[in-house]
Amino acid sequence: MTTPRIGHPGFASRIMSAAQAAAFIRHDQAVGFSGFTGAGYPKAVSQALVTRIEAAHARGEPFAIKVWSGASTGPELDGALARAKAMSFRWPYNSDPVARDQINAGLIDYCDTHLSEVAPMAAEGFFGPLDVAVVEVTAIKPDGALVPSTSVGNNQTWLHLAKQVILEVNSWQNPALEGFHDIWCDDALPPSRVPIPLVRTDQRIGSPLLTLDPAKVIAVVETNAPDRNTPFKPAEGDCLTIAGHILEFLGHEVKRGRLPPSLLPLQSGVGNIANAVLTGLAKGPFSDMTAFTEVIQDGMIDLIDAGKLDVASATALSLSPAYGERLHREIERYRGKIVLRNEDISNHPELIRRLGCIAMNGLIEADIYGNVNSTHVMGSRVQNGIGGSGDFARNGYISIFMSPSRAKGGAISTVVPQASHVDHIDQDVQVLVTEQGLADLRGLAPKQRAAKIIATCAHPQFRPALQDYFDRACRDAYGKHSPSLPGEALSWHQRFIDTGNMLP
Ligand code: 0RQ
Repeated sequence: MTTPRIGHPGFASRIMSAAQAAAFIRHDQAVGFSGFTGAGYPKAVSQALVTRIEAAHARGEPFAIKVWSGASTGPELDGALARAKAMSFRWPYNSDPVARDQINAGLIDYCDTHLSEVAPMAAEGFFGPLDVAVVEVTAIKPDGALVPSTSVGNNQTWLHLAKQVILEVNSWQNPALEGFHDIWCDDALPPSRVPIPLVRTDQRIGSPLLTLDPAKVIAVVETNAPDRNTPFKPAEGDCLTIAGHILEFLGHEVKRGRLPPSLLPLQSGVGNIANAVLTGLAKGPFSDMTAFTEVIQDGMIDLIDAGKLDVASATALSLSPAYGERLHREIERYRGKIVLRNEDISNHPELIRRLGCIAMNGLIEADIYGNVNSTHVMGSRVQNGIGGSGDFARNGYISIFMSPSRAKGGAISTVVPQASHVDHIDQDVQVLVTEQGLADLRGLAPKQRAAKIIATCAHPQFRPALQDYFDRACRDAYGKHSPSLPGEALSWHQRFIDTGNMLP
């Protein structure tokens, strides 16, 4: 008997429990999971797999898998596998705290990758074969095509590449999601790649369904389990001040004729500040806006509801439980206003550059020249990963980075002399914003950038120390273009300068 969600008659005999499906996965295999943030990841097979792995460990048998995904997933996947010491390799993004600790303890090899590059790299074969894909879907059509759920990520690529496929059909997902997706997949390698025919954020260029060879499906598992995204903090304090600076800046750019009155497609990074900016835009003067971004968070729904945002294109619906419920209840209101694409399209550098996105991302620290560290605390402890920030920062029309000027309860400055790790070089950081102010760095040379960042973005508590460093660097540095004191900051090369062995 097939259930209404499983239309393909040939799959009836492959319906089984999560435990039976998990039994197909073996030690050391590469497994491509669906999932992007807490949306659309498989919830049952991953937990059944953990039970299977724990039993193997109890028998003294080695069992760990290589985990590929869209980006982060939920606690039932990354958290559960990490807790069971069941992950040897993780690609391309993680934000789970348990997995993070294991990565930083050296127990999991983590390959943090620009998200736009993941599907092409997998298709090119750099990461070896993909043994199994485990993909959550909303429904299976009679011909075997799949209705995606709340994220697309790399699902189409995993389904194409994997030798075997396990499908999790989650009846918690709204069947009316059918039609919200646009899957455009070109696995062709250079020199055979063709231009992507997308010229507007609302445009559909592919199919609403995922496709696969039905013969590869070894198991179909039925579930009814919610996505899990963390609620955002209410927009207040520094978040609100930073949002205010950005809105004022955008208004100024419109007045100068450098941005159209409806702005350009918005990209908004992860976190509370990004969400506060979106909330601020809902009350601001701009209308007829669009978003070409990676994740749709609560603030974008507010913008759509306020009639300010015509369409949001992304790869995942990363909504808090309350907003997820709202979308579920009133889904038809959002049809045509939300498009979910595969992540090599939502984050495609050429599309971001051509559409002219306004990129807004968070940071861990920025140095006085505007080099940004998004990923490594103290230069060595990875926090999350670069995610899509590099795709958007390098290629955006305007690249904005934002953060409170202090971290750890005010104990440390997020503006530092030299970033302890660099994800975004100064050329990719055009605007830096803290609650202290906004520094428009476009057209400025390094020393001009430093003076502006110290005066505008640094917290007054740290300004004198940063100014002192900058003054001494201007006086004593080896070169006077981007003066730095590597001995004081971070460089191995200083020893050659000190001993006079540096080539002129
Ligand atoms: O750690 O939770 O242990 O206290 O870093 O910091 O203040 O919550 O900031 O949520 O805005 O995240 C860069 C991490 C900022 C995020 C980053 C510690 C701080 C806290 C988080 P605790 P906050 P946010 C496309 C865009 C990369 C991916 C990306 C990020 C934790 O924006 O992951 O941009 N970006 N994707 O205490 C020591 C400092 C610190 C510090 C912060 N200077 N020193 N610790 N922290 N600054 C979307 C996607 O890719 C899905």
